[in-house]
Amino acid sequence: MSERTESGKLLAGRTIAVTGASKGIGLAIAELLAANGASVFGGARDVDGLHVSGVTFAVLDVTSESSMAAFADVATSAGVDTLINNAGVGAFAPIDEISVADYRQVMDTNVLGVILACRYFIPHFKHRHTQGRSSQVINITSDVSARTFAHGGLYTASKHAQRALTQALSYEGENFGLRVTEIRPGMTDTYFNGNVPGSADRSHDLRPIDIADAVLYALAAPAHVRVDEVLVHPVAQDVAF
Ligand code: NJP
Repeated sequence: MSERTESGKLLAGRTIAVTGASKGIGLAIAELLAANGASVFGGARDVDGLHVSGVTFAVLDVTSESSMAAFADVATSAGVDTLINNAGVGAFAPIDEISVADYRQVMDTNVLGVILACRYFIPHFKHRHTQGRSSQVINITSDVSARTFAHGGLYTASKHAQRALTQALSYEGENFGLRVTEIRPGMTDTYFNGNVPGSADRSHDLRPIDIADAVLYALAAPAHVRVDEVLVHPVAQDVAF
């Protein structure tokens, strides 16, 4: 059972940073965590006009070290206890048609972005450990972080890399009270890869809130529980692991 705080809100007193929080899954995560009492820092490249109670939006390009450093500085100054690496992009083509630009965009966003976030948040989480406090990292990877498909080579390579980073961080985090979770969404109706949410042919897909619910589960689990991995598919998607 999840632990409720005195206020009755699951995440009261928590401070959580979410990358890619301007739309899709990241925005749903930011909204749900704030509604459950967390103080949320949401980063993305375009945060113009975003207003959600409990969420402080900030400009963040996860591919830029200086941008990540500035985002982490604000969040760590506020005592952030949880990092959610959600920002991600896809490019889908046969391997012999993948351009250098596609490679750089996908790998820089999905892989370098996670590494940079760890570089600027993990020292703070290690410091928290010296004060007897634990921390969490949640990586939103993909149902294809452990399998692949035609035209998905580049994207799934980036997601396999995210899975490896997640698992390596979990080993490393044993030394400083860090719980690490990989959340693997199946088809979700977002803006991903140029999709416009709400079209009839995506009506059987997951909704962003379905993934946000999985995040809340991992974050609200009691302190002795580490949720290593959550794989979520819409029923309409073929069974696959
Ligand atoms: O996609 P979308 P999702 N720096 O396009 C941000 C994974 N996933 O919510 O910067 C900072 O609606 C972008 O903001 P902006 C997927 O791989 C999805 O579906 O303003 N932020 C926006 O907020 C990804 O890891 C499906 O453009 C950057 C957000 O990322 C995660 O779910 C299936 C950025 C993307 O919102 C969320 O994607 C699956 C940068 N450089 C895994 N570049 C699915 N939807 O079916 C992008 O298996 N963002």
